[in-house]
Amino acid sequence: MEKTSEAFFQDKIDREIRIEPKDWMPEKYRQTLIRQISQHAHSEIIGMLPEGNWITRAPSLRRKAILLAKVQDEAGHGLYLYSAAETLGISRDEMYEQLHSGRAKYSSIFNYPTLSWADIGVIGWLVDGAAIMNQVPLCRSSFGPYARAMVRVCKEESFHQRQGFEILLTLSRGTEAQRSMAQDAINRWWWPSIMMFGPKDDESPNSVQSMKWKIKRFSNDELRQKFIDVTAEQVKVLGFTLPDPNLKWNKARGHYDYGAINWDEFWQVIQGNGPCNKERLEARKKAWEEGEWVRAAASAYTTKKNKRNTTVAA
Ligand code: BYC
Repeated sequence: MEKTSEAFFQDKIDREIRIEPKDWMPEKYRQTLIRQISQHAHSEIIGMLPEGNWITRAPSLRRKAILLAKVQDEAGHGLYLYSAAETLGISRDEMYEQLHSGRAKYSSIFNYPTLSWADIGVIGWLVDGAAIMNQVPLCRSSFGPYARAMVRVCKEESFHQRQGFEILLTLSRGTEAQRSMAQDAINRWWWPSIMMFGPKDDESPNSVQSMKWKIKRFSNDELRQKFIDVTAEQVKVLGFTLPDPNLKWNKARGHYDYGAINWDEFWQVIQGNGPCNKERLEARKKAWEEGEWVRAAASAYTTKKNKRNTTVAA
């Protein structure tokens, strides 16, 4: 019997052959990637806001320079990812429109406020740490442009994670007030960080197909568990605690057991009802509207330059 295009496609995936933009792909594969990559790009861009909030208040020039560089890296990640999504046939303007109208999601984690300097350390350690755990397998994602973009993103995220850990290590060796500021930040960010991996496997509608297509290599719960296992050890080095009384090493499973996640809070946040959803979206829409003149000037310049080149060539 002759193989269908879909069977050929799955066979390529099974043999670990990368899918490239001009290759045939099922429409649902294309749409799934557009959804995931664009949401990932939006997360990087929105993710600049909570940290940007601390650039002017970082406690030293050195800290300020590092934070500025980190926030610029996030902008770069957003741009590579938008470019990867564009290869699937969606325009950048369409993706922005989906974000601004609330049709496209972005990571739940960026809807929480950054209340103290310690939050910047915790974002690096926990949020970037969770991001790395999720994103390293994406370097082996079946879609070429996404996988290649993720290689550089992950290298930069590793640096971000270490700078966060180093901020917390410094605070852990500081005064009682600094130690309690850091513990408070850990308490507030722990649960939202482990929610970043998405709903539990039996409530994750996209996982089964995305894993078959090797867009995702591990399930949400598998990655969450790996992250918890690593973090539960790292927190001991810092001398702080994670706010989960049920966090306990389970020798039989070879993993840490952990307490119940508040899934109601997760769904509320991704439906737009988190503490900062409105503020984040407003900030992005304002930046888009106020940047209109820059886009107009850049395209007028390109038109003029192209016209001049055509005249010279003629
Ligand atoms: N937040 O079937 P599921 C960063 C949605 S950037 C919001 O499991 P999937 C950083 C999901 O989209 C970090 N929504 O979905 C940046 C789906 O809704 P739709 C961003 C979430 O796609 C700056 C529904 O829930 N990382 O680290 O198979 C500074 C059902 O879920 C979330 C990425 O984007 C969430 N946490 O798996 C510092 C990584 N979780 O679209 C750091 C790439 C789930 O059907 N993305 N939803 O309406 C992924 O790996 C996957 O998309 C996810 C979800 C694991 C997130």
